Amino acid sequence: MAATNFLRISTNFFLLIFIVELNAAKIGKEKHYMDKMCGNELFTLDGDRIPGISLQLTSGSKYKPNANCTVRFRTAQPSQRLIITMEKMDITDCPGDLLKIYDGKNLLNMDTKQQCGTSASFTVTSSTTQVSITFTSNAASESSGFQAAIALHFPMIASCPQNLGFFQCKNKNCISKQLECDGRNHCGDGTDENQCGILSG
Ligand SMILES: [Ca+2]
Repeated sequence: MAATNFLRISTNFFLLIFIVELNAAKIGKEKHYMDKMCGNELFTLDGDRIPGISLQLTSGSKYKPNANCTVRFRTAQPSQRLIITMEKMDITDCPGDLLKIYDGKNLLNMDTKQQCGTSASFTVTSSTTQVSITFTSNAASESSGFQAAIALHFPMIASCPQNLGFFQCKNKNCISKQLECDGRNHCGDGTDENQCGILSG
């Protein structure tokens, strides 16, 4: 009987740990759809609450024709920056449909291969606290759009210490440890997803 109770308690304990781990793993995967955010107020990434998100162009299978959508993101603190990693791009009508990522007035994805087509993944980092993303489409040939990960970068945190809740990417970006092992490439080089166990993966 005692052994059964012990087994039940320890099973519940491990289940609880597993649920906590699952919730932690969801933070950076929280999905936002650009076509539902067009023209809204600035979306703020906050180190404690929302250190990273997942951004898709649309929740549907294809984006809409004649789109002209701009969304803007900012950091909660002036010392923080934004990492935008384009994980998948499927904008086949090129250059009829275009994605542009601006850091203030500076275009971050200057390479035209990163504005449409089916580009390999790429990552850009802002030099200011605000980024705006604009998507325009013409009347023909819609496709699925893109999937991106956006994360806060903490360049002012010396050595990016793990015991204070940070994760040092191999490419020197410093992100929140909450974004480690959630299945999305927030570092830009994928090192936050490289070494993940069964529980945290
Ligand atoms: Ca991640």
